[in-house]
Amino acid sequence: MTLMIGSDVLEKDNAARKADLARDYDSLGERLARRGIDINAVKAKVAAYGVAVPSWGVGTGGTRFARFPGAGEPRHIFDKLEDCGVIQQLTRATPSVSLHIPWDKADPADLKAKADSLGLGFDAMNSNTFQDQAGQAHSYKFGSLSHTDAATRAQAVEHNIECIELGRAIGSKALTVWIGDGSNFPGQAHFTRQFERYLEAARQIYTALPEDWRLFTEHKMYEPAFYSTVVQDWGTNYLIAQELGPKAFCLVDLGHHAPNVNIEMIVARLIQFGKLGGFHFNDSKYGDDDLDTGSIDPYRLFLVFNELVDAETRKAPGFAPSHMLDQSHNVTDPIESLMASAMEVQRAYAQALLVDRKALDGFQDSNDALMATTTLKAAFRTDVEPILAMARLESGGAIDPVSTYRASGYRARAAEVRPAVSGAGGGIV
Ligand SMILES: [Mn+2]
Repeated sequence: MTLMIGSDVLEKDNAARKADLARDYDSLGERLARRGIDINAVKAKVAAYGVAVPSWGVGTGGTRFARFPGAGEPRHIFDKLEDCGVIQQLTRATPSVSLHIPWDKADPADLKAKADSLGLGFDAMNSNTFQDQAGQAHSYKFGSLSHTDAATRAQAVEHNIECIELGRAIGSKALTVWIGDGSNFPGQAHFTRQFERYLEAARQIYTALPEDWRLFTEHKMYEPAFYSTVVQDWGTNYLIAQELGPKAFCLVDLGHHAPNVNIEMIVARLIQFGKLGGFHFNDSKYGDDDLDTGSIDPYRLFLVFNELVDAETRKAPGFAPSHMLDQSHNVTDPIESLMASAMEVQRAYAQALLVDRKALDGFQDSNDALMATTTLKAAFRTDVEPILAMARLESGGAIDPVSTYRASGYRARAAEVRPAVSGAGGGIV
């Protein structure tokens, strides 16, 4: 039995909105034409854009204090894939899912069959050496890839290789490695020796990568270690990618920086030196809050996309970043949050496509700061919703995905067939 939303529900909701959308789209098209922009060209790019959904995002997240699970939570990876299928069905913006091992471990043939039936592919594989699994020989309490004990490091390397093997069988092309390694006290760890151990272990994983795979390392300033982390900042991350080789790239998680850090500039630097692997999109107010993408600072998201579109426009060598959401949904229905977030990412992309790059170049070269920033603002201020909605409608999705989702009663039906379980692996990474 499938929970997927029926085409009757989708068509009914779309029918009620179609005429208004057509008018809004034409009106926006007319205004963009005055700026020399072809709305259909922008729409085509938006329609071709996809952001991956993290399997762990469809379960309710939690904080250090509590987790408040919602009804009909996915019990295992196959339920998670169904939820991801609904997100893709309605938004047409999330064609792939990123798995987390061991939370999502299953027979590769079954995973592939389920994903195929839902029209989904698999994005980067995520390993987990930041918590201990049942029956594990060595603990990660004091680190994994950088642990002082060689057997613990070997176990962590082995786990990453296992993730590659599984990924290979289901058509993934990348491995994302994020570690919780670090220290909680000054003096606890020798910075240099710890990083040497990390690099040596990471090299072993790198060596096991198939030819057409990429390795993403993800930096994070703090948490779970609170004094230092081994992969602390983008500089350290860049060193890792340089040390490992051409298949190693840096992943930028928007929440993993110090407050007020200029993330868009980090993105530009990584693009310039051919090491931008991709993104974990989310938003934050204070730290690694894992809030919904674009919910706090949509302008920053736009500025990141401004760099991406700039690189795309001038065909920066080796530029092919992978895009993924990485959020924790504590008070919303995760499906609704992920749909809204996928659309926010698309919105930032569409807005960045509207930037008059020729004019911007001119203002930059003539040091006209006010007109340069006004050029960016003109794109950011444009309401591109009709472009996103039309792209969705034309590819079989919903004009208003959250509305269609609510009308479908999907969550209530899920609650009937999915009894509540605890520890389903809704997590924060
Ligand atoms: Mn992340």
